[in-house]
Amino acid sequence: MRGEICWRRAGVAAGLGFYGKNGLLITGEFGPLVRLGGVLTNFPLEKQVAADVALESKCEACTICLDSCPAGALEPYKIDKKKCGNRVFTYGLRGFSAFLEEVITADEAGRQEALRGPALRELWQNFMTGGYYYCWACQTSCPWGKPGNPA
Ligand code: B12
Ligand code: SF4
Ligand code: SF4
Repeated sequence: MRGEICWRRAGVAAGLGFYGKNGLLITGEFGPLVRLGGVLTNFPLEKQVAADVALESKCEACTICLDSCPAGALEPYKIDKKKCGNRVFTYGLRGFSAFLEEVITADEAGRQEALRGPALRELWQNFMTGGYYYCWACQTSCPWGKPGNPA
């Protein structure tokens, strides 16, 4: 649950946007609806600091993302990783293990019910797409990610 390099912090330092109460990098164009990546290099680049680095949050009095989190994992600029993880990994590895355990330990009727239930379909979809996150509320609720955003 810990990355070697924090891309959100790197994104803010690169002048891509500001740090939101949802703990995400918020860009002017797409709000928090961005995925971040980086390139590591040993090329001798000159250190630069973007002129308009927005270290100041622009969330102001808004609390939409905090109120939208179904896991109650968010406080301003602070996330309970465990609570969030339990939600986003509903159909990740731990969801898969739980499903297998249910199928193995249930009686015949329970097994049939599990095999016809929604969990197997969710898991199948995740295996096919490779995308196993199960929550995006703190990203999709933010007004900065909607048309006519405050930028
Ligand atoms: C581990 C991880 C998780 C864990 C823990 C989440 C967390 N917030 O740490 C879990 C599984 C819970 C998770 C959930 C989600 N994640 Co995630 N996650 C990561 C990952 C792989 C590493 C994060 C990390 O450990 N950073 C390093 C440690 C040291 O950071 P830290 O302990 O949080 O402390 C830092 C912050 O608090 C920050 N900070 C604190 N105050 C301030 C103030 C300012 C001004 C700044 C700039 C920074 C800052 O600085 C600290 C040190 O760097 C990153 C990818 C990456 N390598 O950055 C993606 C990443 C953060 N996740 C992302 C996303 C989108 C999500 C989810 C929405 C799930 C989903 N559906 O995709 C949720 C959102 C949860 C949330 N609101 O934060 C995106 C964020 C994109 C963005 N717009 O910012 C990233 C960058 C992945 C990506 N490739 O784009 N994630
Ligand atoms: S991804 Fe979902 S559970 Fe995690 S912090 Fe965002 S809204 Fe909450
Ligand atoms: S929803 Fe509101 S409080 Fe949350 S990150 Fe977006 S602007 Fe900030």
